[in-house]
Amino acid sequence: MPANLTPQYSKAEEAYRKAQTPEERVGCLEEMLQVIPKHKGTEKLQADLKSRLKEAREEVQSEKKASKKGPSYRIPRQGAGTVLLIGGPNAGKSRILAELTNANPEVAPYPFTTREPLPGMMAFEDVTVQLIDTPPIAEQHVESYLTGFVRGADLVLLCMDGSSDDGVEHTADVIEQLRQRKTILDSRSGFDEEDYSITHVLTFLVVTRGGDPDVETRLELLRELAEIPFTTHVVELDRHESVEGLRRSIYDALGVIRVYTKKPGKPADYEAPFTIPVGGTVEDLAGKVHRDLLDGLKYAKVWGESAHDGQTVGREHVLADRDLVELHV
Ligand SMILES: Nc1nc2c(ncn2[C@@H]2O[C@H](COP(=O)(O)OP(=O)(O)O)[C@@H](O)[C@H]2O)c(=O)[nH]1
Ligand SMILES: [Mg+2]
Repeated sequence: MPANLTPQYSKAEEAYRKAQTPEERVGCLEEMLQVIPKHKGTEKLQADLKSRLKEAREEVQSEKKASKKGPSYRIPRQGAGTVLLIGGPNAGKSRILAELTNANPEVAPYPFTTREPLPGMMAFEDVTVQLIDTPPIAEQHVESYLTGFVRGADLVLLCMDGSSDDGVEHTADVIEQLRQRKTILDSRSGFDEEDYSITHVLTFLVVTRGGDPDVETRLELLRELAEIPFTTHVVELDRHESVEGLRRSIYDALGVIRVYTKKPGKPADYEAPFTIPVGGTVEDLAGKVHRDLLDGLKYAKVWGESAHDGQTVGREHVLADRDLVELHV
């Protein structure tokens, strides 16, 4: 993102990347055009946003007429973040969903067991994270709904069977298929600075059956076939510690903090924290709690690391992990 854009714009842009429907995209683009700083340096981007808005509006119209290519799925976002499991057949995607969440996918030693995306909620301490299992990407084909899911994810787990040479080929193919669809699996998320039509998405390479003696050789081979700018996690899903390590790495990658709330005159709610991005403010928290709170927010009282003993703070106050906050309208 060009340096001359504001945090308010970045927020709108992040929401746009995660929008799932043409209607949502229209709303986000309108917001972006409204808040983008209007000067010479952003003229190209403004023009780009306008043409995207036109496209999104056309999409809203054509969607009403139906007849779309490929299936379409909508899975509402839930929890502290949305993590998408992708990869070739037999890579362990469904097994990861089964190990980490309450969902019950079919896990089987033959390919193409999973035919539709399936969500589950992963618990991490007192928060939950949404994981979505998907059908395998193979035979040089990615359904268009899946590209949308990848682009809007907070984290992608690119899964590879560490015990098979085919796994290497499949994984390189997945990376390439997505690249051709202007979706780059990367070490960060966001639109490309040079080309706004390209989306980068934070990714982990998760190598399953990590106990196989030839895992390292296969990883070297993969690096020859494809660019791997992201972190690699080698796991053995039969081992409890390995599964738990993956759980923590997923949560850590989301870059969120937990904030507890209390209503004035009421005890603190330590059951269900809200999550906001690291660096998030009182205002961000209010937006998560309720739209009305965001509009009417006057000040907050905070107990915790960012402020002590119920100190009064303003909307822009940056919160810390595990702060307790009382919002006042
Ligand atoms: N031992 C072991 N088996 C695994 C591991 N990962 C996946 N599997 C097995 O590999 C098979 C295919 O896994 P599945 O999750 O259905 O693959 P998917 O096609 O990617 O969803 C299943 O029998 C899994 O139990 C692992 O780390 N260790
Ligand atoms: Mg599966």
